[in-house]
Amino acid sequence: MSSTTDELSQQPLANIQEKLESLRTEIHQHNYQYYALDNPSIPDAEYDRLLRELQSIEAAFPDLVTSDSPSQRVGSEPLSAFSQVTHILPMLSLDNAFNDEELSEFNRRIVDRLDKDSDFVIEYACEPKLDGIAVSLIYRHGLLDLGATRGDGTTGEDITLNVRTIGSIPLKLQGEGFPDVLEVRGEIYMPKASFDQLNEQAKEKDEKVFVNPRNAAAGSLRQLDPRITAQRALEMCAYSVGFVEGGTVPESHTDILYALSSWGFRINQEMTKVQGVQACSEYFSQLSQKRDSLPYDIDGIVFKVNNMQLQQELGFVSRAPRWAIAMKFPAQEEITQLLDVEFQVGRTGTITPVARLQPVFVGGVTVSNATLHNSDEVDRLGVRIGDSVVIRRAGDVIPKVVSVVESRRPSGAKPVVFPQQCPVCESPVVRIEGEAAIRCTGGLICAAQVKEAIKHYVSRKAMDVDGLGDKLVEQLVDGEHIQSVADLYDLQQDQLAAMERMGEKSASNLLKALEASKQTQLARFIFALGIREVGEATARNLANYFGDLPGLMQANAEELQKINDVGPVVADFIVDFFGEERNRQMIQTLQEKGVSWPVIEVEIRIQPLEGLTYVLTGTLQKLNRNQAKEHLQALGATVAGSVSKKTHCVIAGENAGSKLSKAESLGINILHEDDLIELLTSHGVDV
Ligand code: JCF
Repeated sequence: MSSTTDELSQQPLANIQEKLESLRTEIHQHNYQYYALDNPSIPDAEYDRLLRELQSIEAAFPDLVTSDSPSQRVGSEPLSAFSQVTHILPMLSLDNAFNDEELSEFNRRIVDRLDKDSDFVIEYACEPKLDGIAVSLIYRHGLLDLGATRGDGTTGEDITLNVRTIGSIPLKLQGEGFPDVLEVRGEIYMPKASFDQLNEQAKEKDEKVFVNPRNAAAGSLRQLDPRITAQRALEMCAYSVGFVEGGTVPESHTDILYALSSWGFRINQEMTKVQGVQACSEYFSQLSQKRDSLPYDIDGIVFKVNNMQLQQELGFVSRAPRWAIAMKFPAQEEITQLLDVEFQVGRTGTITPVARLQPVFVGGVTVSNATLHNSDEVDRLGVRIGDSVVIRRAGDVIPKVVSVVESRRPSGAKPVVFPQQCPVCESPVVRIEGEAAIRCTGGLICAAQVKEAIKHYVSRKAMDVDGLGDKLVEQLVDGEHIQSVADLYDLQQDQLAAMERMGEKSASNLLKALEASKQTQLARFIFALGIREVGEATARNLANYFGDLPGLMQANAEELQKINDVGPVVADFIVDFFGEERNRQMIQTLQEKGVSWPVIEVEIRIQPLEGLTYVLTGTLQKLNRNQAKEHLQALGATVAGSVSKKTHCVIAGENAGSKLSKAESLGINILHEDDLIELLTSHGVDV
């Protein structure tokens, strides 16, 4: 039970002191578990309760508030300006390497300089280079005294009040053995997920969005009002020690980082040490593979001579240490010119502005188009044709225009004008209330919509017609050979053979493929219809629920919403689709031409795995985790994140870890990926 402040006020001050201290120690410990180790030891609600208890006692006894109290992270009163801080030791930058050759040269220079034989093996510490803001933190007798930005390396800005709001920065060092004065250096960054969330919120409120996580971190840290910083999900990862007085730190870089971890800092989980430069290059390749799946942005890998004695011998050249190098990944952002904006009509009539760009190499590929989404986005960017624009391509995400370099705007830059008529069929364009998108009203008289609908219908995950590519669909529609998906089944050998880049053989293969595609699955057919917002997974859920088409065609919005994934918006799209006479007519025509599927047995659609809890762990090779989860859910199973006595079965992929051992110890059924596939297939799931 927590004591109320009323009860406390009856007690001697010494008891209250003691209570405060124990609460603070406990909360510091949970902070460390949560922020530094990413391994929370108590639920969030319990943590909040402890913090509130501390706050209420402190509110009743303001004289007992200390500056290292965990309550002091909410942000203090705004400043009018940041003051300048001169770093005790300059904060250096790192030299860069852009390929293996430059990395080898770095190693060779070191070996030479240390006067070793050319085959001498150096031990290197390796870690990802976080793309954030470098900071210096000074601790005196274990208490955070000063936080400063790197600035120009010699002087930075005093951001103490802001860094105090960041959970992974200890206000007070824990453990023992730290020097009297300790400078910790690290990178403050915003995790990708927090960045996306922040921008979502900003968009909703019509506020400025940040271009990338690094800018968001910088913007959040540069707030004169620390209460704003406190609301931003920033983290710090420690990467080295600077000034030290009244004590010592370990003799290798990796051991220094482990010491920092024991004193309460977050260090990078990927950090490791390797022998020799060849191993550095292997580490680089491994991390390149992993880059997109890390929860934060990195722009390269830092390699450091691990032995501090050797670091000292090597020393510095001008502004960078000789003992470290940053090997860079391909840039994820580049500047290029916006040549034009074209308007593309999608399957459901949505008209999307597409940026035609001067081709630019970014994120590992050459990009010449990028979506501009809709008119809101164009307004937000304030982009004009002819502008220099910043393109970002992170991971497998489609490239986007993130900002305009206004200072480089040429005099002839032209505004982007949205069409009043469909650029393909000239039907009027409407902007649906509450939506940013504009839409062509032409429906099936619009060749663009017809083409997209047919491309979708024949695509691999829909009817899977082999040998009917996008180009051929366009030719067939433009040549007026087909006007709808139903016409596909009337195509003739000589018609097809006469098309560009087709011959007798490919024509007859295509006819065979069309014929074969008529025997299909209900889920594929529903997906192939191209109902707005009905993707593969939703189509599968609809198929499993209704078993056949008539039930689905007659369902009302209320019934549809009982199905996994189907909310009010999708339900309305489905009802509208089947409410249209010409869609019902088309379905009938397709069935008359032979399109059919096995009806799903009623027993199967009463959710055979209902009431059973499955847990997925490890890496699956054939299915991805989400697919496996959706398949299980469609059969009625609950998919949980952790193993307990209630777990019916654990699906163990490769390198399964603690969840698997826990399942073993509890005697829970364990299935491997092939068993899962067999289970799913036996219940009629098409995997
Ligand atoms: O993660 C970083 N951005 C990072 C920057 C990591 C390091 O180990 C660094 C650094 C900048 C300078 N080390 C130095 C010496």
